[in-house]
Amino acid sequence: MATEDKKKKTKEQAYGAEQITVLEGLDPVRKRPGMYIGNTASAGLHHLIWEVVDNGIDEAMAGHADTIEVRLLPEGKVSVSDNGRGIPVDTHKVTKKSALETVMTTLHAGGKFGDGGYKVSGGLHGVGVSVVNALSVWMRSEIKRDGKLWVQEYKIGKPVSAVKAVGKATGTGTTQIFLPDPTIFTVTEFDWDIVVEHLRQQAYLTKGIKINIFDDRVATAAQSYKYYFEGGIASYIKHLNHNNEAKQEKVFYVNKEKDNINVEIAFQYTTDFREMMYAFANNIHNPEGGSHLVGFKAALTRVLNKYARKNNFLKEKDQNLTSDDVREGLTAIVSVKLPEPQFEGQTKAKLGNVEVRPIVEMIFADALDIFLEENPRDAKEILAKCLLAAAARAAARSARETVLRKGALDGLTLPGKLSDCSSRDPKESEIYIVEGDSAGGSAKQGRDRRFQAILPLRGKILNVERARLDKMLANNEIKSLIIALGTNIGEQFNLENLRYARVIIMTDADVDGAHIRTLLLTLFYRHFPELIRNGHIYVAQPPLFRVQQGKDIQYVFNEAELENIKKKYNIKDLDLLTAETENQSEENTQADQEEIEEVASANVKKLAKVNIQHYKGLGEMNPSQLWETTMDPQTRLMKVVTIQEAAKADETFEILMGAEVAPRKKFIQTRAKSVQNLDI
Ligand code: 0RA
Repeated sequence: MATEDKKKKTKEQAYGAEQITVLEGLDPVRKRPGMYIGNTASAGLHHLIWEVVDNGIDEAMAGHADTIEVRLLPEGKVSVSDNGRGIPVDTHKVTKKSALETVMTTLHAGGKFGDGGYKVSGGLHGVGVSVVNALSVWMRSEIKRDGKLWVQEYKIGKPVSAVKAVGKATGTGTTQIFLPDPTIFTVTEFDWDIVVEHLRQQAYLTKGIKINIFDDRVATAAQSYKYYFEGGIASYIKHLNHNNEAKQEKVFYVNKEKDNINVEIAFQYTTDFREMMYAFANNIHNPEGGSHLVGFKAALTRVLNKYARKNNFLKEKDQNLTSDDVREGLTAIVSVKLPEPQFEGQTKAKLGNVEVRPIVEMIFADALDIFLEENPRDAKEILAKCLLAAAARAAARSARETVLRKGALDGLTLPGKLSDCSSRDPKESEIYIVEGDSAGGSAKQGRDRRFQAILPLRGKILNVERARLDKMLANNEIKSLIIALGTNIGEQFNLENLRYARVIIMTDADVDGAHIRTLLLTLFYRHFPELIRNGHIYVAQPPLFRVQQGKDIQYVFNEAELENIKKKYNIKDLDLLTAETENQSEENTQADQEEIEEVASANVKKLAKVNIQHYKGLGEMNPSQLWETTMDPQTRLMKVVTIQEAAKADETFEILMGAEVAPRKKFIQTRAKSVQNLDI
């Protein structure tokens, strides 16, 4: 501990404004972008926005700004503005350059800069705005300060002019506009949903901040969202629980700081039996938890047991609520902010700093003590819920023990529906879980039987009982799956017995397929998280269309790609309509019909040349097509499932299968608008 402190001091001194010693150029960023932004695919691309927004959030957290505006602009540009003090533009003592230019063109210049400012920056997502500059073909900084508008532009991280005042300005603030370098990124189109989702979360995590988001890319399809959550993460809790029935009237909330570590916690119990816990460090989600979550859980169990004993909720002397008991139905957010976060774990998604645990534990325990005393009715509801969970757990345990003792799985032979592969080496083996018998048939014929196994599942697994292991094991489809995997389940689970290194979910690209995929992901998430964490679960990506021009065959995996092809061949939408409605033309009105025929005949040559087939289900592909497009390791596309995605599926599942009907309807309707070609 003492050496730790010492290390920190030395570092701080070295970063003092007078003696910035580690000024580096931006070459390393372009050489190894992944080191700075994770990857150069979609996640990395979006990281650029998060980085710039973080700077604005820092300025807001320091009390100097309250609004951040993010605009997706035409041609792939993004603009991020804040109404803070504006990045200083005066000459920096060490670099003899404008402070703005230094920040924009030097690596690690974020650390300590100007007087007192820039404190947390470089510590949040952690890389600084210069990284964004380095990875942009073009960037422009606009600073409003001292009544003037200051501007500097850059190309690939290099200034193309000095910082200049170009006019007058009222107020203060910073605007950064950038265009990501297409030679660096494999994906260059920003995804509106990703941007909105992330920034909404940031708005929850930064109490009182206003985040306004605009999609200005296509004038005719402009859209915007404005977020402001007065209650911060307490509002977040209400949002997360809006589909569930709350147990507690008042949302618990605490926000305190100790030893430079800020701890903010909110929670509310619901009648649900599952827990939703989200941990954040410096606004970064930690799906694998870490020291903050450990501290939270420890305090929760301890304080609730203490309260239960004191108020005679626990009847027997040696009865205790377990950590599982007190987390059933709990929706909680634990958010900490600290100067030097250390992340670890496979996805770097776990907070490592050990000093955080006791601080969270203490702040939370004190606040929870007070909450329970001040809100006895809520306290009673919470304890009732925990005791119910304890009783249910005891019952489930004995039921499960009976089932397992009876040998629900042990000694059972591989299911008859499984077409196993001939290899017995799990490392090279894979299993396709296929929806329906007809797709199963194609897959069986198309596969390489040496290393590919096929397990067809019937659609009727949807209404499976959710939590009770014994009920689940009574479902034949699920039982088959578990036996095929070989790992067993629950306390008997053993990863080493996994029979296939890749477990591939292959479902139709329609609503039923999405249901089954969601269900399977939920099953894996709740009962086989280790399979997901170790990267064993995949989702196959079958093509949506087959485009044939003469001998030239092309498979198309998404709508955007198809649009490009249609543009290339100058095919209008109605052409497709014609092709797809061939057999149903009587359903069209007279006018529709005439229009279709008109366009169709005008393009009849094109159509003859280009044949577009829309695959509505896997069953529509013949075995060799299925192999070629979806199963051949040389050519197929597969998506490895992350624990975050599975968690999301779990949430979706709750909406689809949960007790409440209204949110389910809403979900299906809103999706229906955004997904084309739904087969409802
Ligand atoms: C350091 C000092 C001052 C402002 C900032 C940093 C600053 C940085 C960013 C990054 C995005 N938006 C920002 N806004 C402000 C100025 C200190 C002063 O004016 O006294």
